[in-house]
Amino acid sequence: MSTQKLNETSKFLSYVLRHEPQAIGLQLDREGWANVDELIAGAVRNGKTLDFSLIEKIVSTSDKKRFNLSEDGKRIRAAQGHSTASVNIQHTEKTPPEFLYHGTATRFLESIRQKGLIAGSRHHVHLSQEVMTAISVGQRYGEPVVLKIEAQHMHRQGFNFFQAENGVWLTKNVPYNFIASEK
Ligand code: HQG
Repeated sequence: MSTQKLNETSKFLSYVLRHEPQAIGLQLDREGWANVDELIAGAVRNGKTLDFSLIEKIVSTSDKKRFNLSEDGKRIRAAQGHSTASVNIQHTEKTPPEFLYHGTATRFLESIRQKGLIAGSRHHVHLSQEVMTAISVGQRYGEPVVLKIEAQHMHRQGFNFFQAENGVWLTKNVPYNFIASEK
């Protein structure tokens, strides 16, 4: 299987497990889990090539550990990044490190300065512990810029932080006054 085919299938899994499960008649539970057999059947019904060994390969090679497969291999979910209203994962609440980073594109800065960071269609704003991760996230939308977030300061002010199973930090929104720098 070519890398391109794997990437395409990974994107398809992100699409149905984070955003549009109904596109293939799939149901996710509140914690985001789908039945693997139903996922495969729904995908095949919609003209995709998918079987268990391909799912296992995508799960184990995902650079960002995007997916969790249950130990018995019967259920799968996206670790984070959801927009579908049917899912409400109870992510682990945690005290964040002093600073976290958010990668975005320079063209969004003006609006971010006005409204702060907002989740948009997703359930949370996504933050990372590493600057490099933030740069690559920002590059997806244009010229990247990394925002340094005063995460512990926010936490002391009562904002909740969560860490998904794949290490991505999540919070509902980041008011602009907690952005320490734009680089
Ligand atoms: C921006 C990837 C204007 C925000 C990554 C971002 C991540 C604003 C875009 C995950 C704004 C939303 C999520 C405001 C925020 N005005 N623009 N007030 N507030 N934005 O894709 O964080 O590869 O929904 O900066 O690794 O880029 O898919 O969020 O540029 O973890 O697994 O609005 O997706 O993971 O874009 O990325 P997104 P994101 P995967």
